[in-house]
Amino acid sequence: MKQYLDLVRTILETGSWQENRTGIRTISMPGAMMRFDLQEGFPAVTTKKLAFKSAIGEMVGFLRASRSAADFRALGCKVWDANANENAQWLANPYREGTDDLGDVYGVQWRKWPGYKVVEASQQARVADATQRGYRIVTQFEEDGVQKVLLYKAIDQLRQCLDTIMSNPSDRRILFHGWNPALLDQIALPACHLLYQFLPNAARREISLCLYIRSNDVGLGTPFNLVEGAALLSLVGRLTGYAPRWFTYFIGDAHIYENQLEMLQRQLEREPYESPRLVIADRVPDYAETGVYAPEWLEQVEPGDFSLVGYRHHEPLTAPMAV
Ligand code: THF
Repeated sequence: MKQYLDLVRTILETGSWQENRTGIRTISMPGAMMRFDLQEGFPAVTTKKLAFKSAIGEMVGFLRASRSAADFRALGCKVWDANANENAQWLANPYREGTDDLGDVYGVQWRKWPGYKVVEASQQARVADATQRGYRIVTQFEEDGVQKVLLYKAIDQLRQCLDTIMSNPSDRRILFHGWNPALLDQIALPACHLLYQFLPNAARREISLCLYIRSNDVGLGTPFNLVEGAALLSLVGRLTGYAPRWFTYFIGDAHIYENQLEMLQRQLEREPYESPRLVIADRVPDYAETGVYAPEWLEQVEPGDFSLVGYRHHEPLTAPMAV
């Protein structure tokens, strides 16, 4: 994981001090990229002890469209508690549904993106087409003297990605988005990692992922998001019969919080170890072996189905999260 340390070094050398919503300053750098060949190993940070179980618990929560910090805790991940219960702006938000609620965060958009259509009632073919695609008629209304139909469907973007990998792997539109502008006002924290694009290579039976992160806390967030992206790509590959290959990680605002500088300086003094391997439990069906497409495992998978083999790491280090 030399690339992680290189990123930290580049931010320290070329970044500049910035103020932000949390009140804790950062050294920030606009635009960064890392690219990992997952055949060479899993992108686990080795210069501190990675909270692997916690990161995987968070990913499993996203897969289940969780919107409560309690659900994440039950999956072994405590990192959402502060955002749910300590951010004054969110506490005062009328959409917050009580203790631990996070609003329509990540997984809700991944699995249940609210899709609406307004179609003229006289356009029978359009209404029929939308209904056939799973939209439900919510109501009929009149606008400027014209009868209109409002239709709704919760779009499972991630499931659609898997379906397309199976049916049309050369498609260059296999992506899901976490940034829903209509819902930014009813969420504890607008999505940081927000665009995931899968790129299957049918001839080589390999699949790659490009991930775009608008804003990344390089001390705490990046190690987690690397685990989650690589584990998600591996899971999607397992369920569709592709070996995980390139994981490319783009960052918009790459930053280091002032109160994490010491943790990162210590890591720069350490020599990274060889990358571990990710193992997904045998019970999660491998499409390449079974020939049975079982996308319901996106919801059925448990944190314990993921483990690292050969993970050698330096002494634990940690630092506070900025809220
Ligand atoms: N807010 C901030 N300021 N940074 C983030 O990275 C971040 N996230 C999520 C939401 N808000 C954020 C939460 N992700 C840790 C790890 C990931 C987080 C938040 C916190 C953390 O404290 N990690 C510690 C301990 C982990 C543990 O033991 O469970 C660590 O040492 O790794 C970006 O997605």
